[in-house]
Amino acid sequence: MATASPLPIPMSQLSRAVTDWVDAVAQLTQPESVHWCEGTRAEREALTSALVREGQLLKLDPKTYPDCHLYRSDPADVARVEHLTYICTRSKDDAGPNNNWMEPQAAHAKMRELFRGCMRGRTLYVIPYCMGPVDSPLARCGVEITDSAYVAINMLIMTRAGREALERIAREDTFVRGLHSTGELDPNRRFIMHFPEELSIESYGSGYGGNALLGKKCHALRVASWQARAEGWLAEHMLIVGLRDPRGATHYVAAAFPSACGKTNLAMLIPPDTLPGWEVFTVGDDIAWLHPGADGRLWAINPEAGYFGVVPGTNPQTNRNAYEMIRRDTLFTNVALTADHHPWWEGLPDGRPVTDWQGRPFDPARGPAAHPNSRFTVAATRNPACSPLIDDPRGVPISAIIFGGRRREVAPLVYEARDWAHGVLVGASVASETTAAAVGQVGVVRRDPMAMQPFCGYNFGDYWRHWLAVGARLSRPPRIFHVNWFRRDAEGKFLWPGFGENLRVLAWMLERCAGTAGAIDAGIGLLPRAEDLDTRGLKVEPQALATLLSVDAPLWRKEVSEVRAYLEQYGARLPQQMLAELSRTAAALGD
Ligand code: OXD
Ligand code: MN
Repeated sequence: MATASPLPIPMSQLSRAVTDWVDAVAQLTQPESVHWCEGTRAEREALTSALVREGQLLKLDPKTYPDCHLYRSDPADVARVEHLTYICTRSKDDAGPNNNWMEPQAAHAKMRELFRGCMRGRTLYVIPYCMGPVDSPLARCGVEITDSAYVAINMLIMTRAGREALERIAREDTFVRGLHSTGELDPNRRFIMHFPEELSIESYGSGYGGNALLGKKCHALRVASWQARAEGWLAEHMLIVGLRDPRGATHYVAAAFPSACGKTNLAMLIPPDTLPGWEVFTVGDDIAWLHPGADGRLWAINPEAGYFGVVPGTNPQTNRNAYEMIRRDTLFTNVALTADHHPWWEGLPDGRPVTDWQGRPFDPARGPAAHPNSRFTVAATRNPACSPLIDDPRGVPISAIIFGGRRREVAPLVYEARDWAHGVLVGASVASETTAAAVGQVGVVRRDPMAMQPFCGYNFGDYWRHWLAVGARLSRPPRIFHVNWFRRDAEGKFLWPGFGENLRVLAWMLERCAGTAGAIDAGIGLLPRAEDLDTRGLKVEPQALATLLSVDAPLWRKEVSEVRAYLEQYGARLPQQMLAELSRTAAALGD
C-alpha cells in the first residue's frame, strides 16, 4: 500500500472520478508513495531541492541566475517523437492520414502491460491542472499522473495547477486523464497515445517536454482540438500578441508557426527604435484556444501559464525580454555550462562553454554545446511584456490570424487571404522546413497545415471543414495572412532581418484590418507594395525588398499543383470549398 501526501482539498470535496482513477492507476503501477500536488511555490521549491540533492538538477550560479536550475535529459530523449505518437479513435478515418492510428482497445492493452508495476520504488505525482484562467468558461481541466518530479515541476510552471483546479474538476465532474511514466526511457518502449473519444492520454518511456508534459501538446492541442470541434471552437498551435499602436489602440493577433520557427520571439517582439510609439504585450507563445463570441468576433485565451521555449539564439539583440526573463526562476533543459555555472547556448554574445549539454567537457568536434532543442521553462509572469489580460476569463478579441512557415523560397514576406475561406486554404497549404523540435531529419520541407501536422487530434479533412464552419459563425472574422520571415537569397543569406522588424509587417496587417493600407492582388492573395509598408529606418536593399514582395508565377503554379495533390489525399473528407478556392488561385495565376 503506497503512502500518500495530504490531499489538497478535503476528501469530501474531491471528485470521486479523480480518486477512483488515482486508486486504479496506483493499483496498476505500484508506486511507493503518492504525492498530490497543491500548486504552491513552497511545493515547487521542495520538489526542486529534492532533485538537487539527488543530483538530477544542478543549481546554477545564484548570483547571476538566482533560482535557476539545469536538467540534463537522457541523450536519446531530447525531442518530440512524432513516429511514436498515436491517435486512437474507434474509426481509423477519424484520425485521418495526418496521424498514426491504433485501435483503442489494442492501444490500451499495450500500454497496460508497459505501465504494470512501472512505478515500483517511485513516487506517483497527481497534478490537477486547469488550461486557461480557472474562472474562465473557455478553460478546461485535466489531471496528469506522472512518476517524474521533473515533469511535475514543469507542469507546476506551465499550468494553473493544484487546489483550485481540483475544486473546478469536482464542480464540473469532467477532466482529461493523462497518465505518464518515464518507464526505462527505452526508445523501443516509448509510445504517446491519445484517446480523444475518452478524453485520455497515455504516455510511456520519455521524459521530454511535448511527450511528457501532458497538459501541453497532448491535452491543449490533440485532445482539445477534438473537444473544440464537438463544442464549436478551435484549439490551435498559435501565439497571441497584443500590439498597441502609436494612437493608443490595442489589437490582438494570433499566429501559427511550426515548432522552433520563432513563435516565442514574435510573441515577445521588441519594437525597433525606428518605429516609435508601439508597445507589445504577450498573451501566449505557443497555444491559443479560439472561441466565437456573442459579438461575432473570435476571442482567444492562452491555456498555458508558462513558456517552454527554445533556448539557442536567445540574446539581448534577438529577444531582450526573453533574455531578461530567463535570468531567474527558470528551469533549463539540455543547455551547456560555463566554468562559473552559468547556462550557455549558441547565440550568446559572451561566456564560454566548458561542459556540453550531456555533461561532457565541451568539444566543438562533437557538435553544438547546447542541444539545438534545449529549452527554458519559466512562468509567463516573468515576461516583462506579459499582457495584463492573461488572466481575463473572456480572453482577448482577435483582429488578425497569421500562418507562416520556414521557407527559403516560394512564399513572399507577407500576403493576405481574400476572405476566411481562402484563409483556411492558405493555412492548410503551409509548408515548412523541419526543425530540431521533433526527432528526424532537420531542414526538409513538409506540409504542416496550420502548423498543426504534429498536433491535430483528428482527420485534417474534418478539421478544415470545422474551420470553415467556425468562420461562417463570425460576423466580424479576423483577417487571415501568411508570412515567411525566412526567405533567402542565392547565397543562402536571409533577405529579411526578422525579430523587431517584423512589426512593420504586423503594422501593415492592422492597417489592412482598419481599411487604411494598400495592397495589390497577386493571384495568391493580396500583397503590399514596398510603399505600403512603413520602411523608415529599415536596413533592407530595395532589390531585396522587391524579391520579398514578389510572386514567381511558375514556381507558384508548381506549388498549387503540389497543394492539390496533398489535399486530395483527404478524399471525401476534404471540403469541396477548399478545392474551389485552390482553383480560383490557379486561375488567377494563369493556369
Ligand atoms: C513546442 C513544440 O515545444 O512545438 O512548443 O515542439
Ligand atoms: Mn509548439
